[in-house]
Amino acid sequence: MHDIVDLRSDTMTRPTPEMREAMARAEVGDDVWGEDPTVKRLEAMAAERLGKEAALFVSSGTMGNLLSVLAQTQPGQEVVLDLDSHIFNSEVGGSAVIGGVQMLPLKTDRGFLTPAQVQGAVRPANIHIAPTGLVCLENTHNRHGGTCCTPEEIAAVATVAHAAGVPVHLDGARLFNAAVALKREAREFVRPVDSVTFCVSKGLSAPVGSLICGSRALIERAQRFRKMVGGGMRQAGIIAAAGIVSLERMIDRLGDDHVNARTLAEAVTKLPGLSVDLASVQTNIVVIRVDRGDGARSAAATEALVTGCGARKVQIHGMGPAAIRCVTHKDVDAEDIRRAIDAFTELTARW
Ligand code: TLP
Repeated sequence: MHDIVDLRSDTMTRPTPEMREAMARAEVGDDVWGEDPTVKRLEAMAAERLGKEAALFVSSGTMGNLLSVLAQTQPGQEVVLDLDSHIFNSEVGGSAVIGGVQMLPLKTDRGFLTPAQVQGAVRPANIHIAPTGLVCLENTHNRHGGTCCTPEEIAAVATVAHAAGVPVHLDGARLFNAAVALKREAREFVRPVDSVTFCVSKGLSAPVGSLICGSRALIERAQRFRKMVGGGMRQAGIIAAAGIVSLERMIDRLGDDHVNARTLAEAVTKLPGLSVDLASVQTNIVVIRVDRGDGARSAAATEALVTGCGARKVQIHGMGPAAIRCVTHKDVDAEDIRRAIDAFTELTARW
């Protein structure tokens, strides 16, 4: 049990005592010079675990996605991705601004492009048209509520993209949640893709950092772009040390977060005015829809729930006008989930 139940994001996780210990002891060097042994160790572990040639430690998932786009496209090309993807919605348009690419966002069911959609989206050679440069996928899918797609689904999309000569990037910010939920190895999901970014700073509880994995040539290009955008970090072994603990110790426990998310979702969907698409609750994210009749009342009710929960020391996060996102993680236990359910129950009983 914690004083504050923070369900706003799994980015809120604090480093474990073991991480702090590892950080204090980390051997370091200047990573821009390629001399930080702890960063190198984390990168080697990440590449090995995902079955790729090389990896690059970067400051955030946003930077990992940006560098992956930069390393695989030319300005003037088009990137095909899901309409609700993090890259399209929440990365400040970085790929367009810095990479000079335009986005072709497509509406999907659970957040996953189908092979037919990709087939239809790839541009024909034509002097008027921006050629397709990259396809981006996201697994688990954040805005769709932590939904997972299988390695086979990813492979089917990649086959179509590759046949058209287009590389594929996977935003795997929460890839290990998908791996644990579907009981598959993380490397199975990424075998068909050319680049993948995953975060150690979310459910894996490290304070900072993400890794890009791919071929050695791709990682070398990404490394140059990392320097270009000011992402060259010096004695970064201090933070990479926590990422090593993430990979060694924090993956298997993600299943606990999924159980907690399920408990929360099943309880909340029974409350008046609230509903959760239980089929979408596959990992650690619960998207709660608020319906109080019309749009304005639903929006006001959503705001009142966020404030009311906050007053009960349960922090939640509005997602759009009539939805709330709750994310479970290491610093939220079963007792905390009970408190969150109590808060929702009390607040909706007054409606
Ligand atoms: N997502 C954050 C917010 O930006 C919404 C969160 O709290 O969930 N890809 C996906 C799928 C993400 O969910 C996020 C972060 C990122 C990339 C970016 O990672 P960071 O925050 O490290 O730049």
